[in-house]
Amino acid sequence: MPQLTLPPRSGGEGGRAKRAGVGGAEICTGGGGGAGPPPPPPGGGGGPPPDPSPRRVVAVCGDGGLGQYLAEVTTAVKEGFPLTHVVLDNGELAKISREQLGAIRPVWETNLVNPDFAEYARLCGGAGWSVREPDELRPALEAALAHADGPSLVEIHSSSKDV
Ligand SMILES: Cc1ncc(C[n+]2csc(CCOP(=O)(O)OP(=O)(O)O)c2C)c(N)n1
Repeated sequence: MPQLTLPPRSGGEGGRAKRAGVGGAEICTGGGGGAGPPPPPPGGGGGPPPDPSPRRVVAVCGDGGLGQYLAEVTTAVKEGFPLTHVVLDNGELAKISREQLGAIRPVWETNLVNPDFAEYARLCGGAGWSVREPDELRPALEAALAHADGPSLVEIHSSSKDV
């Protein structure tokens, strides 16, 4: 698997915006916390004409963030976008929970009821993998990044306490 290199944290809300290269792929997260803009199209959108052999785009998302834009998975299938969602599914708008606790308030209404995101991706016509154990992560990421036919998604069941 290609080596992942994360740049220094910079910009965005609380310095959480990240862009990184993984081999020929591009990784980015939203700058406004976990719930940012919809996933970018291959090549970043706008600007120069589409690359005839577009690079795979990797979008690392929270479950709340992706949940706002779930229909974009069907758009990616329709357009054959080489897009991989890596979804950190912690069942919570955890950054908001942290903000509530930071304001010395009880956590209120930040829990989420999620679909099975991997199954959702497959129902949309893409490919999906679900990760619950650490040793499942690498094979799932390798398969998702190698998926040549449109979008793929890796759902990682994770803890909301680490946000
Ligand atoms: C479009 C939009 N709506 C609301 C917000 C405010 N916001 C920032 S983080 C966040 C919760 C993100 O939750 P999730 O995607 O599950 O990520 P987690 O914090 O659990 O890692 C929200 C609602 C935002 N940044 N953008």
